[in-house]
Amino acid sequence: MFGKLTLEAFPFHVPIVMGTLSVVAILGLALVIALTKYQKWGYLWREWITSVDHKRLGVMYIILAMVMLLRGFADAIMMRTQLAAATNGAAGYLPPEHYDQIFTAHGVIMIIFMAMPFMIGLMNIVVPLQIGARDVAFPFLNNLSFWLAVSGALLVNISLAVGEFAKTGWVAYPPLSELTFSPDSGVDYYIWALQISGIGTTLTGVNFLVTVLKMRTRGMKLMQMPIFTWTCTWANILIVASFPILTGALAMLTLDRYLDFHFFTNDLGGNAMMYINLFWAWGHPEVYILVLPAFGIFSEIISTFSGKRLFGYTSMVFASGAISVLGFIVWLHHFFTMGSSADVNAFFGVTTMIIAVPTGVKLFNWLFTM
Ligand SMILES: [Cu+2]
Repeated sequence: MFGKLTLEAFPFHVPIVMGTLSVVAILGLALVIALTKYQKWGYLWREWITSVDHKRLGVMYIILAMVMLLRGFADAIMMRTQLAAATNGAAGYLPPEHYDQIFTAHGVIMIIFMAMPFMIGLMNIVVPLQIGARDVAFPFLNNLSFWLAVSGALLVNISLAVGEFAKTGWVAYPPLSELTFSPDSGVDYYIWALQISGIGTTLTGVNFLVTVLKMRTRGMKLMQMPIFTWTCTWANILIVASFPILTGALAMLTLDRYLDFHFFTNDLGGNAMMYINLFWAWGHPEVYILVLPAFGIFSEIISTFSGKRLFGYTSMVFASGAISVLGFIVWLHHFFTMGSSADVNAFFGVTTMIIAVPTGVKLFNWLFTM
């Protein structure tokens, strides 16, 4: 059915964007009318938007994650449809620059605005309860972190309406993301969305570290904390140690674009590989920020439904710690073709493989629990 359709013959993307925007506008309007009719604005403002309660913030984080999952899912459907349509020389229905933006938005949304809010939401709901604390250490800061995350997500969605987002892939490597090759505002939406939400994440990491260190219930030692709280604690250590690297790398890219600096350009002594190293010095730990809490959930569920105490609690805590530390010395495996020596590549290859050891410890602990 897609045959040899040309782009001019089938500009599907225009009705798709207009259709999406009208659906968003209609749903938004319906929500505003409903809130006004049932006089719920005050309730929404007092009990949710300005709430500093960790359970409410946790619920709002998960709502944010689910909304952004829909957006990321729509992007995935559009990409797959294009790939199916653009065969045998047909252009498909998406022009290349639109496809590239969807490709970038999908990656950014799924990692930064879906997976992260979901895990941080669970952390908010569960961690204070597991350590017997009334709330997190800095409840107002917790609310601020959430709205910084929402602000970043809003920027990505506003860019959908404006019609410009980065065409660089979710990693935004220079020189492609530099002004010379991305002169429109797409990369700027990318930079500010990640920068604002990233600062919120750093504050969350600080907040939860102080919470587990200072607010455990009387008599609870660190090695008595439930395992999910422990894996979240390792994730928060990773957040505090790695997110500032992303903040710095994006700040340097901003200086390159706005003030004609040359940190990552190919001329005047800049080097694009510096950005790529910094990006993955954050990006690889980010993998473990997301998966360690998930491992914590596996541990809780397996021991609960096996009706047994978790096998090897202590080794589980230390395996998570080993994964966290090792997660910081493997980043170069994302670009073995950079041109570093065989010894350097071998080092990063070996450290990457060593992560299988603590991960294996976890798998055997789960099996032995069962
Ligand atoms: Cu990696």
